[in-house]
Amino acid sequence: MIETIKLGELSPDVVSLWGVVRIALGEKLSPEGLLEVASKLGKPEGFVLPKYRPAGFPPEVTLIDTHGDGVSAAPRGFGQGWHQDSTYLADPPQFTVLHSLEVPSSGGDTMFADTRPALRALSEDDREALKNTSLEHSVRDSYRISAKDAGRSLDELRRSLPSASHPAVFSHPRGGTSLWLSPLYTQGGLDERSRPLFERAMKEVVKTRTNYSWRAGEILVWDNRVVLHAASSYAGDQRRLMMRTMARDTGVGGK
Ligand SMILES: O=C(O)CCC(=O)C(=O)O
Ligand SMILES: [Fe+2]
Repeated sequence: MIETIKLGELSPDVVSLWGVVRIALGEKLSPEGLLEVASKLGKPEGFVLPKYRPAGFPPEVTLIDTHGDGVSAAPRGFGQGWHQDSTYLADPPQFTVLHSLEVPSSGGDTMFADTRPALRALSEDDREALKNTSLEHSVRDSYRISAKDAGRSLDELRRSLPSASHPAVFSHPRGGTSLWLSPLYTQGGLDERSRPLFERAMKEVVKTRTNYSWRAGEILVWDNRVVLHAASSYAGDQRRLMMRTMARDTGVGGK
C-alpha cells in the first residue's frame, strides 16, 4: 500500500494505484517547495476552515505542530481517528501531501488502510447494502474550538461548519471501486440500519492497516479515494512538525 518512488515519478495515477507513495527527499522544503510538489498532482488547495493558516505561508499550506494553537497551526491530536480528508465537503480535493520537518524519537506514526480489498472481502449482501447507502459527513463531532471562534455561540458555530452526503461505495475515475467511510466525520450521523453495516465495513478496512514511521525530510502523498488514515499519539514533551497541503485531481475524470 505504501510504495517508495522518486520525486520525478510522482503523478496522480501512481498515487491512485498504490494508495500511498513515499518520497525520501532527505531535505526540508519551504511552503512554496511543497506547493510545487502538489502541483504535479493537480491544483493545490488549502484547508477549508479559517484555521491552521500560518501567517506568511501561502494559503494552501498548513502546519501541524505539537505546540499548535489551533489558529496558526493544527494542534496535537489533529487527524487522530480513521478518516479520509475533507469529506465533509461536497467536492473535496482528493490528494493529501504531508511533509515531515521534525519527528519524535518514537510514536507519531501515520496509519493507513486500503478500502479496495476491504470492499472485496465483504459479503455480497453487505456490498449490495453499501451500494444503497449514503453517509452524512460532518466536521461537527471533531471540530476543536479555538481563539478564531471567539465571540460566536456554539449554535452559530455548528451551523457554520460544513457537511456533505456521499455514497458509501464509489467508482474511482482512475480505476477500481472504493469506499467513502471517514468515521471521524460520519460516526455521529449513523443510524440503526447503517451502523452495523458500517462497522462490518470498517472491520475489513482496518485489517489492511499499515503503520508508517516517519523520518524528517520525507513526503507521503495519498489518495483519499483509496485509503483511510489516522494520526497516532507520541510522548508529551516531543515535537512533531509537519507541513501539509492538498491537491485537486484535475486530470482524467476530474473527480
Ligand atoms: O499527522 C498525521 O499523521 C496525519 C494528520 C492528518 O490526518 C492529515 O494531515 O490529514
Ligand atoms: Fe487527515
